[in-house]
Amino acid sequence: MMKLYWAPRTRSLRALWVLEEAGVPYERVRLDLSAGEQKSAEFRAINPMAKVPALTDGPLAVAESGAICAYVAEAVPQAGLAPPLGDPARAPYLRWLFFSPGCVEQAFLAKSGNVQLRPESAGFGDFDRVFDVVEAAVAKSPWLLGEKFSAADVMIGLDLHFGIDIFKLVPSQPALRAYVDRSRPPGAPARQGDRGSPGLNR
Ligand SMILES: N[C@@H](CCC(=O)N[C@@H](CS)C(=O)NCC(=O)O)C(=O)O
Repeated sequence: MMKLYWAPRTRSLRALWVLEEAGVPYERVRLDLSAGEQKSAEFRAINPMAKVPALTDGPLAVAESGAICAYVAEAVPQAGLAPPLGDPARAPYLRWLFFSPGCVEQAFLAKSGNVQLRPESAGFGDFDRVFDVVEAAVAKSPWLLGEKFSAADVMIGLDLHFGIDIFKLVPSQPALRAYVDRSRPPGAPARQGDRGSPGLNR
């Protein structure tokens, strides 16, 4: 059985969410970050970065929330969270999975730290460009891949929930707001018309 090492109000929510969507049994191990449990030798053997989330699956260990989303989506193909090899939707799927840590997270960091970077050198370009691109994608179809929810929506959906509702960094543009409401990440309040999929707050 897969075992997830997690802590509340962290990037662990991506991993919790994808596991709930996958609908398979898994074990949760909650770490107390303020007590430094992530720095134990036992946990560092699972993730040498001493950060949550981390997932074990028998002898395998996967760290990095994006990698965990990709791993779970492929380990549980019947959940339909990742287009299979050869499916044309695989290209945008991979692009959005990487867009989250590669562009969205970097834009958050730069904005919250008030760091000015040259858009030509910063991998995310600039903050507005990142969210304009996401907004255009979710304005034209319900999910990033069109009609089908995927693990990429877990990554970007949680990013937007944090960016809009928690950090208040991203303006609540109507298309972005509607996307977060319909994906309903863990921790987000129930809204009328949400997808009502399995999750931690449902
Ligand atoms: N790139 C990693 C980042 C993980 C990360 O920074 N986790 C934070 C919580 S959101 C953490 O474990 N912080 C505790 C620490 O660094 O001691 C991922 O996406 O999983």
